Amino acid sequence: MARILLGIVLCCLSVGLSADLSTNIASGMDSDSNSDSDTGPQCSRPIWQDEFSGRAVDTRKWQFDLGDGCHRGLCGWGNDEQQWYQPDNARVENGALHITGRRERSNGRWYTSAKLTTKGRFSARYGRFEARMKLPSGRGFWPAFWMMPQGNITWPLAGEIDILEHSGHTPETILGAIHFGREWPDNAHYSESLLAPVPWTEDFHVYAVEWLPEEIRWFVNDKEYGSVTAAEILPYPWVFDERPFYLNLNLALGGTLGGKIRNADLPGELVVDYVRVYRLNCDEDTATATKSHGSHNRNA
Ligand SMILES: [Ca+2]
Repeated sequence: MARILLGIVLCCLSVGLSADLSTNIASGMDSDSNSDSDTGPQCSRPIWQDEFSGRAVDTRKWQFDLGDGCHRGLCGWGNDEQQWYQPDNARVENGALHITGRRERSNGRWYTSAKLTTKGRFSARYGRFEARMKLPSGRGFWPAFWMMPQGNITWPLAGEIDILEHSGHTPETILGAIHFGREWPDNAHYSESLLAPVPWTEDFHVYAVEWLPEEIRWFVNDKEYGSVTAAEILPYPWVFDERPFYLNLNLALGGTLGGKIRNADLPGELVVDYVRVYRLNCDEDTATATKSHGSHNRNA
C-alpha cells in the first residue's frame, strides 16, 4: 500500500496499536503461538476466514479505519489519497463484502470509501493468506489487500506485505510488494507484477501470498507470479520472520497509485467473496508443504 515517496504513509497506522498483542492472545485468535508446530488435516481448513455470508460486516473479525488520516497526522494516509473512510461504504450482501468508492462530499473530502482491518482481532505469522475478489473498474480506483505487523513499530522497520494492489489506470496489471528498510526516506521495497491480456477487473480472481521463513510468494488463481527471499534483499535485513501481521482491505481513490480520478467512472465496488488464512506446514517441513497447496479447499 505504501509508495516510496510517501513512505511515511503507514508508519502511523501501526502507532498506538500496542494493545493488539494482548487482545489477540486473550481472544485466542492469534495463530502464531502454535502455527509453527501443528500438522495434519487442519491445513486443508482455514485457521481464520470470513465468507461474508451474514448480513453485515462482522465486527468480531474486522474493525473500520475511519477518516482521511489527518487525525493521525497523516492526511491522505500519506499517499495523497482523496477518500474519507466511513463504515457506510461497506456492506455485506449476497455472500460478499462490497466496498464502494463514490463521489460524495464528506468532512472536506470529495470522495468516500471504506477500509477494514483485522488489527486487534486477528494476526498470524506464516501461512497462505488469500481473498477471492472482483476489483473495481475505473480510473482513480486503488484497491488493496495487504498486511501490517502487529505492534507499535515505526514504518517500515517491521515490514509490510502487499498481497494485491491494482490501479484503475492500468487494469491489466496486478502488483504484489514488500516494504522494509529504514525509516523514510531510507525505506526500500521489492515488488512483482503480472500483466494480463484482459483487465483483472472483469472477473473474480483469488489473490494470495504464501509466507514462509525467509520467503514470500505471490499467487493469482494458484499461479505463482513472483517471490522474494531474504537473500534477495541483502544487505537489508529480512524482518518478516519476527512477528505476526494483521490483514487490511480497502479501496482508495486517487493518490500515488490510484492517480487522477475520473468522476464519470464512479461509483465502483471492490467485491470480496471471502478471505481465508491457511497454515502451510502440513507436511514434514515448510518447504515441501508449500508445494502441496493444491490440497487447500479453494474454489477459484
Ligand atoms: Ca462469500
